Amino acid sequence: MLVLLVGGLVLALGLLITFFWRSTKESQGGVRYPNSLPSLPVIGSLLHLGNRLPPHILFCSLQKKYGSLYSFKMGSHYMVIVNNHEHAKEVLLKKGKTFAGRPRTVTTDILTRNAKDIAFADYSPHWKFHRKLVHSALCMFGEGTVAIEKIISREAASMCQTLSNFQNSPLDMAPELTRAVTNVVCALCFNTRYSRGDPEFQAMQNYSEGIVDTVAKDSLVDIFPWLQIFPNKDLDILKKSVAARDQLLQKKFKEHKEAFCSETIKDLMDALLKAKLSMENNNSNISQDVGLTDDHVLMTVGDIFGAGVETTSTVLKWAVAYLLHYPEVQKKIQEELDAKVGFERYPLLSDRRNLHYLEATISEVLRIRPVSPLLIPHVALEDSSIGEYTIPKDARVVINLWALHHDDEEWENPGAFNPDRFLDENGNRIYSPSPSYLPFGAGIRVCLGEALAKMEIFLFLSWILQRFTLEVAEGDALPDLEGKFGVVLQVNKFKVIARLREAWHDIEITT
Ligand code: PLO
Repeated sequence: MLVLLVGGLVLALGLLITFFWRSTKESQGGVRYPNSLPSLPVIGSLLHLGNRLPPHILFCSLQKKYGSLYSFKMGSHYMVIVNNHEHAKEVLLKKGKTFAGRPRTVTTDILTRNAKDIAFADYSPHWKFHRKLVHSALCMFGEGTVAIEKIISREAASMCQTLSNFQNSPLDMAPELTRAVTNVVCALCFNTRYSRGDPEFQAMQNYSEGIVDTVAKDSLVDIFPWLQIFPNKDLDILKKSVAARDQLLQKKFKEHKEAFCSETIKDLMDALLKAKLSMENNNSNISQDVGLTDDHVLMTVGDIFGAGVETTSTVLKWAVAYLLHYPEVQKKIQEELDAKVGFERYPLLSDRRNLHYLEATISEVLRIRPVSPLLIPHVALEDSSIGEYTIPKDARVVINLWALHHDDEEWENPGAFNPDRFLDENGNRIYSPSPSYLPFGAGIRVCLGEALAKMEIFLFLSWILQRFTLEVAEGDALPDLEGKFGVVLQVNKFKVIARLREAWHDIEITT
């Protein structure tokens, strides 16, 4: 009897699996869907994804069995994973508008008050308008101005001063790098800065860590929203962290509203306020559709702030970690700096065109450890295709940037850190030696802060390396290069000794 029952169960399960198994190169009525991992009702392919490997690595390894474009089900969501640059560019550029959607998830909805921001909000005319507005505000206060170079240099000087105060003793550089980057974004958004030890800066670091650790990780609540009814530690951390962030944003917003004067726009928050007020005054029908609520302004600034701080500081941390592993690269950058900038002045943005090796090193850091190894998922807004495969409306399309940057058909020995791959035989820069390189994404949703980030990374690293040689303390292990997957690829903590170079002894660091 028992044998019969077990036999029946096994048979039923077998049938179910076969039924839901979209096997290799399945074609339905001439339509060809991507290869699919086996999936079960309700849970989808979860059992086949395992959780030993970080997702970007797991998605690379699944290519062996399923090819470079494959699909699976996460709960009820149909996911498509893109692992090569031709398909990635089709999604991001050629069919950018078709794939410009974003999924709604429990955690990103908490972060963005139901998608009132830019990065996680779905595609719509309102979103397009909103993004354009922020882009022009960023241009006004960032990219195009001399002011931004001054601001970054001021922060670089302050950071170098801290490093020299810690001469010869091991220091966790992460908070210093983060504060420098935070102050640049603070200057842009709020026209303020934080000094070392400021409790508000500490609070900001704490909540940001809470958010990075818990948001948009495809955790179970994002797959099965009904799980929210159960107690959930991560969700509690996220909610607390978001509440702390919102309190701070709200305070800045209130101060800006009170001091607002449309003649003197001092920062990005003022610029957004001005746009909001002028739309309200126009009071036309269009402004109903494209109007900016307080929530939109707050969440937009939250995005710029979060993206501006977490991404750039992460790249800088990765850069320092690699420089410690490759002292010969560090030495070459310093030789270039000594020859092209010297010791009489500090580095300027205009030096970028002469410091090829430093620029190549930055490009290589962005290749080998992309900040956002899976980008943010895209959603198909209508039935479409990628390559020869049919992609149904609402499919969630994940671009595995890690796979693009580690594709051994495109990169020689992709696991090796080698800035020279971004230089030609005469030492001149090659901007992209392979089309399989998209550190800032591409298309309609390309990173808004690319230009600003590149300026900051260049200036901070050139200031540091002009003055200091970075080493690990004797007996200390070199930093871990694996990182921790999350909404950004985080760097594990490590300590550094920043040794002031000979030429700088007895010289004060000022801008
Ligand atoms: C970082 C933590 C902040 O507290 C909130 C925040 C806002 C915008 C997010 C950012 C976090 C992480 C990096 C993101 C950015 C928007 C675009 C950027 C996701 C969560 C990337 C890499 O796409």
